[in-house]
Amino acid sequence: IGVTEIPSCLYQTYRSKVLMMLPSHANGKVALITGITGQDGSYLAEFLLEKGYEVHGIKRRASLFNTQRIDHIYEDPHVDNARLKLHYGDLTDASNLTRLIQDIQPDEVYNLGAQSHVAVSFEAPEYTSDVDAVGTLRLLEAIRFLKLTDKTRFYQASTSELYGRVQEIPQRETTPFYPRSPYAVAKLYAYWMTVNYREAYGMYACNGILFNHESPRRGETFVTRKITRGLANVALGLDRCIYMGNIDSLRDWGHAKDYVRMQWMMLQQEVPEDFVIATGVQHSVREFIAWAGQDLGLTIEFKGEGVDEVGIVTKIEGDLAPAIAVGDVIVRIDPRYFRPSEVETLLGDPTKAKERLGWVPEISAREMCSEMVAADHKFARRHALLKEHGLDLPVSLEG
Ligand code: NDP
Ligand code: GDR
Repeated sequence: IGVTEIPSCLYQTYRSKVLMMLPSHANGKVALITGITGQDGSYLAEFLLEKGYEVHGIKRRASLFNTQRIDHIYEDPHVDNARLKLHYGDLTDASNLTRLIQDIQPDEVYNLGAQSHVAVSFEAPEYTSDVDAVGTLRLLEAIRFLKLTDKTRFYQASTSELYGRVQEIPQRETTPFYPRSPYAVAKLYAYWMTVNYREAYGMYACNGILFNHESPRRGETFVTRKITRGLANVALGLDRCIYMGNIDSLRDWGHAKDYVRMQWMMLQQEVPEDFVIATGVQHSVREFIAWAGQDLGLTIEFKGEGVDEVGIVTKIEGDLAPAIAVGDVIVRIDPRYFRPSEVETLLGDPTKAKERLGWVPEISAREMCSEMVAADHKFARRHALLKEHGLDLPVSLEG
């Protein structure tokens, strides 16, 4: 059994055994991951450790612990041969990045760090640009300055948000870009910087143009996790309803585990190239809400129009939802979650990745939704139990 196949909750209990299952001999390769504490960073770190890499990650200084997603693979640095090493750093700090790259001398850099929330980027456009656009340049420039362009391979976390107001359906590597948010514009700069360093300095640098990918480790304010977590809380009486924005939005959702595998594959080719990573299947936010409801034993029907539209419970099955009655309104629309300019529809064409690299996604959006609901329902049950006994909720929300 591979380490990545073990449910993350089991790591907490069997951490020392899990660490013993990692290959005891490193493969001699060194990877540096920015954004290691995020959703993708945590899955990629597990994946690379299993492949025998020495993995270095950059974490930000925060006033609370921010390593919940990787605590289960963290190794005490005092132990011999620890292969996961964390360093403080920030994509806004060029000297810090340059020093780290000089010390670590990585074979592969995965730039996953970002202010990654599209809606937040409208509130903080300058910061988003500093981190997501110039942060990428800082890394590329550090590699060039340190004369590592022949040694270090570079992966840039590009995004389907580049397509924005879509110019072609489905979107492929050759589809023109039309970004629709400060986040997407910043990522466009990073995309072209990555291409430019490849062409100007012969660097092995490539863009993965990844469509939305989710998991139980997804940040709580992205739409899928907001739904699975929110409805699980509603089902257990911890909340009354969830407030949503544009539920007609269409997305091509995949599973983060499938997508980090592809990030690694892209750096193992002879020639660096950019790839679209997607499932080729599209669903609406509304559909995702209905799936999550089904998994909790609730049939949700939508009634009304525009901001007055609501999601009503029309049927309850099983004993999963004791706190809810038929007729309850558990989904409402709040205009505050609409974006100043929206990306209405995204659908990727992953043909190049399939044909050239043999990559196919293994987990469907529907299966992923069930996995997320199960994890969030388990967490909500724990929360409800603690509440029943007058205890506070633990800080970690990892499912
Ligand atoms: P997350 O938001 O889960 O993780 C982002 C990571 O970046 C976190 O580790 C965060 O640290 C770190 N970070 C934020 N700001 C800085 C900074 N100033 N300096 C250093 N690190 C920073 O994102 P995902 O894991 O979902 O996504 C990974 C990357 O892929 C991102 O670049 C995202 O834009 C991109 N992407 C994601 C897609 C998706 O659907 N998930 C699709 C396409 C692209 P902390 O934990 O301290 O906040
Ligand atoms: P996105 O993901 O903007 O595509 O960016 P998100 O899950 O935030 O939104 C997807 C769609 O759902 C609509 N929506 C809502 N979104 C949120 N967050 N909250 C709501 O209440 C809500 N209601 C409706 C949104 O308007 C949107 O249309 C993600 C991020 O991971 C990026 O970093 C990444 O680059 C892209 O995916 C690909």
